[in-house]
Amino acid sequence: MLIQSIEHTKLDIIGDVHGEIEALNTLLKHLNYNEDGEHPEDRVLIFVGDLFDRGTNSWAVYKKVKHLMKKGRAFCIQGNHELNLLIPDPNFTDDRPKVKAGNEWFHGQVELVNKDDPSSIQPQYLLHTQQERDQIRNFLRPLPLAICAPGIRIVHACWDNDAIHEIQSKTQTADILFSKYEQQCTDRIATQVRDYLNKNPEENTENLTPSTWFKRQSRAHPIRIEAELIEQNQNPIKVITSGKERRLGPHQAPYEAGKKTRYVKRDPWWTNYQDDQVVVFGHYWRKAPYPNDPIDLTPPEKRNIPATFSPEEGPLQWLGPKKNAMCVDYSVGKRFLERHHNLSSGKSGSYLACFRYTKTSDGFDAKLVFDNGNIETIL
Ligand SMILES: [Mn+2]
Repeated sequence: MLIQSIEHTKLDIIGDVHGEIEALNTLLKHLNYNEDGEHPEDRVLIFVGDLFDRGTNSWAVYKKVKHLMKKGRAFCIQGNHELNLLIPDPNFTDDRPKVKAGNEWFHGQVELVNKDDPSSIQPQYLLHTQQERDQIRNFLRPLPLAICAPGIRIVHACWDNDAIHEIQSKTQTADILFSKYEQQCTDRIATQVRDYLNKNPEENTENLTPSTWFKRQSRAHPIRIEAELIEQNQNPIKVITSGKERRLGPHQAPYEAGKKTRYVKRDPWWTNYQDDQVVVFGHYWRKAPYPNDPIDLTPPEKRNIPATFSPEEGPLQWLGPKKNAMCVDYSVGKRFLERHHNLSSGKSGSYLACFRYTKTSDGFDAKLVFDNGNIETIL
């Protein structure tokens, strides 16, 4: 099932690991788990997804999480990085893959920190056999997209009741469904483009087919923006694993991201989360509260991306109107940049964190545990 229900009431929910095996092993020790994931209080682990990419050893993270799950001590949901490995471009094969940024290690290729500098190779364990790739894909394919336990729900990026409702009784795996919804979105966009051109024939004096006309429009064209929002927000698998997007506000200038000018931005959906259940997610690169003077390693091409969290949403703050939403991704996926700049781990405020949740008779207890061993009260 894509939405997994469990009855455990003592949960340790771990943020996006992104291949950082050392941070994971250190955090599990601080949390008092043994090698097999046993805990003196009989707690269980939940991984919010994005286990892989960027860090030194995604393969070791895979083996660790698989071992813990086999022992019945851990659960794991899929993030967008897991889905990327499951949905290869149909025009490419594993011998000649179309490699998505971050997936290089999976295809046995080196990844560069700076794409223009061939010497900036990221130290990473690379996969070299099809067997290893198949093993990982077979592990990922049946994983759920959300986990529900008493009083709490966990997703990778976004809890959206419509998206959850749409997929909850589906029996196909996430990657198959993803492609089906993607096709539906493509059809919806085609219909919108046809309608638009019927109403605005003066924009198509050359009498191009709707799809040819569409491709020639700038990304700033209202129909391109509309299409981008349909692709992101009307595919329930995409909504849950990579969140929703919305138009920029009237006073927000378009910005550059990944060499594209963007006219939409991430939607902080938790600001409208009205349910009573606690919701925990990863994905959004929150900043840890240490050190006091973090070094900003954001590459220049990413500095213009609008901030996801508002200034009031501090590093240890509950999120949402009911103060019951929590993002547990504290950006350990940026440690490859710290290594590249010869900085010790955490210097740029990148940590692996755990949301420690304990259901009680009249509510719950929760705190955050970071991989430096710090335990923090949530404000
Ligand atoms: Mn993610």
